[in-house]
Amino acid sequence: MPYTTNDIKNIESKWQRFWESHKTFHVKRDNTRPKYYVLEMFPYPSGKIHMGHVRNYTIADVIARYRTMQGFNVLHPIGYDAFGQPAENAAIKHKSSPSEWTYRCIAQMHDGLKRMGFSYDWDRELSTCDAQYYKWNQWIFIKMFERGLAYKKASSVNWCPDCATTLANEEVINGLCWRCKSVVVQKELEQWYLKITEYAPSLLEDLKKLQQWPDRVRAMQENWIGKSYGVEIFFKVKDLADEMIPVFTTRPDTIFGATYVVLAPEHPLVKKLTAGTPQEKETLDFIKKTADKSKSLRMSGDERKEGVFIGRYAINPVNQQSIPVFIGDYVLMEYGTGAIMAVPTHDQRDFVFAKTHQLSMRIVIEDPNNPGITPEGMSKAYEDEGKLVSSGEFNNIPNEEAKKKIAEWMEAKGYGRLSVFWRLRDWLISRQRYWGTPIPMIYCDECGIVPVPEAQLPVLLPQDVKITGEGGSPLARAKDFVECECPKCHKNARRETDTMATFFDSSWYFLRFCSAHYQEALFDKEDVKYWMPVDQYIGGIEHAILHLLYSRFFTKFLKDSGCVDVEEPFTRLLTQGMVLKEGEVMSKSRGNTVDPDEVLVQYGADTLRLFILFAAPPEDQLEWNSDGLEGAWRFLNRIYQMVEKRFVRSVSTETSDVKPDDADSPLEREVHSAIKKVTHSFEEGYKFNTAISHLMVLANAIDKYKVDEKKPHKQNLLNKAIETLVLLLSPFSPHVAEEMWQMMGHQDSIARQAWPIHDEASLQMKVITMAVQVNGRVRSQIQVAPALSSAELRRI
Ligand code: ANZ
Ligand code: ZN
Repeated sequence: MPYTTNDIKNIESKWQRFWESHKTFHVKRDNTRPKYYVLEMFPYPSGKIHMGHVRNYTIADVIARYRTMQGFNVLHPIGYDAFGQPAENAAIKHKSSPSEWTYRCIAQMHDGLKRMGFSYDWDRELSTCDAQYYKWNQWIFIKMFERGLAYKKASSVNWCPDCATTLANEEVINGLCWRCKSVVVQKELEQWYLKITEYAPSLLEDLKKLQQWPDRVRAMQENWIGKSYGVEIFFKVKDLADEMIPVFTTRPDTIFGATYVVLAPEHPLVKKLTAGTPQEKETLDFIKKTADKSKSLRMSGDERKEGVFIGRYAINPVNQQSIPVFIGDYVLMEYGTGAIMAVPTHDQRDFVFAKTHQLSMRIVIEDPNNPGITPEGMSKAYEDEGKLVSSGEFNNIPNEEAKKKIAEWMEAKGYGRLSVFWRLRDWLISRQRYWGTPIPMIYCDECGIVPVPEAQLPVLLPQDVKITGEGGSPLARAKDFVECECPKCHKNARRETDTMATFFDSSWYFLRFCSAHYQEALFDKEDVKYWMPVDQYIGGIEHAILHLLYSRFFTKFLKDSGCVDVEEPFTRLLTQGMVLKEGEVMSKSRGNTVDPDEVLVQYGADTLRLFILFAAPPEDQLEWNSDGLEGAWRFLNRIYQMVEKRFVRSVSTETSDVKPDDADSPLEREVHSAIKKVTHSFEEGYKFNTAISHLMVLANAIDKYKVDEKKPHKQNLLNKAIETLVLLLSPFSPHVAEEMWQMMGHQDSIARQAWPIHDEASLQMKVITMAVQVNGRVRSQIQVAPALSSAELRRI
């Protein structure tokens, strides 16, 4: 029987039904076996699965299947990150409800995943938009509120005009909304925050424990948390004896080069300082103008730095010089003290600003390659190391050393104090959106903000709310929802109408999977104790900060609350590369996607999986290539025919008297070498592409091997080689592997077989062939044992 498209379809659906009816991948806690938790970042249910999903989940599936065969009790769940704005937009467009649309997409996605043959424990499938899930979001929120970690505050927030909602700092990428790419503006609003900053020290410190995460991801988190050691320096204000401007600097070594001071436009001192000066009006106008500009745009390196003189001078404490005070858009209120001392010769942002406003500059660190240069001759700031100049008693000291000396000197003199600042801000969590978890809070005129009592959870998302896309919280228009009774005084009260950012939902779903449908609590502690942490997490680099940082925060919070034992949720992280076509990332907007469904119809899931894994190592970009797909299909076909034509089920077993001869040892060796190398490729960074090439080597050796009817042991060896090949292939292309396993006479699923173990002794060559050269010409070949001394060799 040739392996045709039709056969593939039959084989694949046959084994998918088999796994489903036998619950092959259903797992329970089992203290007799080591556990292994494999998790991929769960999808937003947008309908059909795309190639990015296929790649991500195939990588995870091979790992799950491999660990199962190694004897681990493997948890491999799937669910849907189902709240979020696209459902609202789709509902408007298709005149359905977000809920209807989302559940339809989930059903479609579920089918797509099943067709790929992924080894999920389907009994744990969950959706974050189910009340049974988001009830526990609300529960966690209230626990955080009780601990003072969820709080409400009015401040200037990031606002996406297109999405008509607030955004967290992490969601603003280069000044644009991470989702729709509109320019983000600032808006003064009262919003809910989660106090992630309380965990900044442990979030930073524990990065050290994550040695099995990519260095790049750890570095990104470290930067984002941004711990800075520096000095707060106090600048007195000329003619205003009571006023003082504290600035934050990480470069006290440059204090003698400070030629002006810059405050953030929203700094509370600005209005007081500028009052009554000729510059007052211009200053106030500028404040208005910057209020709209987003933070990251203001901070970016290339943007022209704007600002104005506010009519005051500050006094540099180390030399009593009076220097002008500006407000500038590149200084942020949220960081440090909201004020800086500017050193244009050694800080590029200050340099740009000083050039624009023709401000004076002084070099205080000598560039060893440019010793005589003047400020006028500089084309950019010198930000590297060097010895101090024009710095009084600190001249000639290397600047790294001077940092510490000057900082201590200033502290002793009372000019400033050593301090630590963090870049991380609290997490803005409320959204003016419908399709999310209602924030479980009630406003009462008598009692203030009151959490919904636990017995009244979940606060259900009402179904009949009109989504218009006009902005503002849609729930605020649902009268029945808003009006409620105060849980404390029972008078009339109002519900909070904002919903939670969906990153809340995904910050703990990996815990819920441990007991996905548990009713009594957010999870069964015993289950979480057994399964956590996730041993292998797989997902995109785009979540390096957002999701991964939030999940670490939640885990730490739940540990402090006594709900979990682990401090870190994900032991090992793999960030898979993108799928490209013609050199560009596959995406709908570029119109260069390949629909997995089409590949499934023509080649089937096994071929698609094999191709995807063979085309590149998991972390690398993968260029789509139809020839590669064809190659993968031919390889599977070839193995299938091998099983059909060369595997013989009933070989005489009375072969013990027939010793294997030398001609057998190459195949024997190839079998063990393949086991060793494939296993090694798995263990050393999941290099599936090399693992598959080792399978190809084994297939070639099998093709070359000749059997002999008079020597049944030869057929036995051939059988063993084919069986091993199929076992090693099974994590990659599981359906056809099951089929072949059955063809070879086995009753049970190949997914539950033990992973083969190689025998080191069989790897040793019994004889090797050596060429005999006389005067540089090959005269003959001899068979000798390996590891002979050269003297012995010469004798032979
Ligand atoms: C003087 C100086 C001289 C600076 C120099 C740098 C280089 P990190 O390392 O990220 O913590 N800064 C301080 N507060 C700021 C704010 N609110 N908005 C914008 N910039 C601010 O950065 C600390 C440095 O960033 C500080 O050190 C300050 O500029 C600036 F040659 O002070 B520095
Ligand atoms: Zn009340």
